[in-house]
Amino acid sequence: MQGMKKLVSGIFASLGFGSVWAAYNWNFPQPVTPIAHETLHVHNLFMVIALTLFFGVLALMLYSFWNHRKSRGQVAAGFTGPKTRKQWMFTLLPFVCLLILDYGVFGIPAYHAVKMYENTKVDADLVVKVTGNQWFWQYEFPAQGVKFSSKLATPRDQILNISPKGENYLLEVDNPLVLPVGKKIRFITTSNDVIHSWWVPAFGVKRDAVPGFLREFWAKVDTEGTYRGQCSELCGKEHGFMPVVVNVVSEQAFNTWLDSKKPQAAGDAAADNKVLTLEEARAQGEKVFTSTCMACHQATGKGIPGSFPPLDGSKVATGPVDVHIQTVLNGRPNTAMVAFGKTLSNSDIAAVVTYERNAWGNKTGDVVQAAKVAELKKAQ
Ligand code: HEC
Ligand SMILES: [Cu+2]
Repeated sequence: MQGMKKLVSGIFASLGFGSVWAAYNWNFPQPVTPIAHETLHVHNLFMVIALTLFFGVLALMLYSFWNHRKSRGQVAAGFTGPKTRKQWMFTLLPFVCLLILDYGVFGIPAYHAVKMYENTKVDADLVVKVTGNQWFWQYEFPAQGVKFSSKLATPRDQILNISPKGENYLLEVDNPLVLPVGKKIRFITTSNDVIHSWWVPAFGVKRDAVPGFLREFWAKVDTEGTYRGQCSELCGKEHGFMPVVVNVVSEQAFNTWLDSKKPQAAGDAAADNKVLTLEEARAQGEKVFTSTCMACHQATGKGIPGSFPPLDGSKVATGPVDVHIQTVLNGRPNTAMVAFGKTLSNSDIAAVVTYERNAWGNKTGDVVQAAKVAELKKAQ
């Protein structure tokens, strides 16, 4: 009893501290797309209907308990025997209610919302491909030839509680997705490894990114701003570390941004012909390793025994260069080691291989150039 008292007073005392209420919100986030408006509307309407039913049934029950109590000499009725018309009615009525509410016969809102959600193909202004990876998102504007990765930008120090947490802790990325305001965007989503799920609450959309499948959704954002979300399908160790950030801007600002992304593609081609020194390649490779490989293989290169192999002293990272490059390019089928040929540029693959061959105890002295990676890619 004493323990219970302490627990309860402890809970009440803690409510007095602001941090308990830090992320407290009564309602949905402010909706900014037609789908988000619609889902909020459906939610509110159904809430009213459900509460009305709830209080109606509760009142009926309380009335029955009170009015038919034993002390008044009431005798319980037996409901066995042939089905009566009343029994049929009380069975079918809730069934019809559900049919109307959930399956949208007679044009009820839930049906409109679902129909709206599925209407991805008609008159989209722009197509964005979203690919899930362990553990970051990759965005592509196929028609415009723009493709980039979007990775967690929260410093490790904050995650490890060494420095205080920032305002957008675990909800910030290096390259946010930028979209024009008021345009219908058709999203196509898939994954390179396991199932992820792309979710931005304010857009009212959440769609699983499934390897080997293309799935669709759309959004037309009516207010400029920065919107944040997260991967919402448990996808492994760093599932909580692959946020979504979308900057919605004017069409003009969007075009400027898109143009600024284009030279990157051209720059990748130029980088294939560049020859780097060991120092340059190592420095570039360390960055790639930290952002893309470290989550599994660890900063120490020791991996995690039983799950992720060490690269420090590994036969691949100290053996023939071609095999090492091919391992990174093609991955290993049916393991967490995916083919990075799809997500990293030739220059980044060359650099990270160089880094792995010259980091920790590995001292091969090899420098891999982007041209070599391009050559191996072509030979496949
Ligand atoms: C999601 C976890 C994960 C990530 C991220 C990852 N790897 Fe791997 N890696 C693995 C696993 C698991 C294996 C072992 C596969 C097997 O069982 O054959 C592996 C194997 C390797 C090997 C072969 C090691 C050996 O001795 O056999 C190399 C080289 C390698 N990874 C390089 C990289 C590079 C470079 C990156 C970043 C661009 C990277 N990995 C990112 C999980 C990962
Ligand atoms: Cu994920």
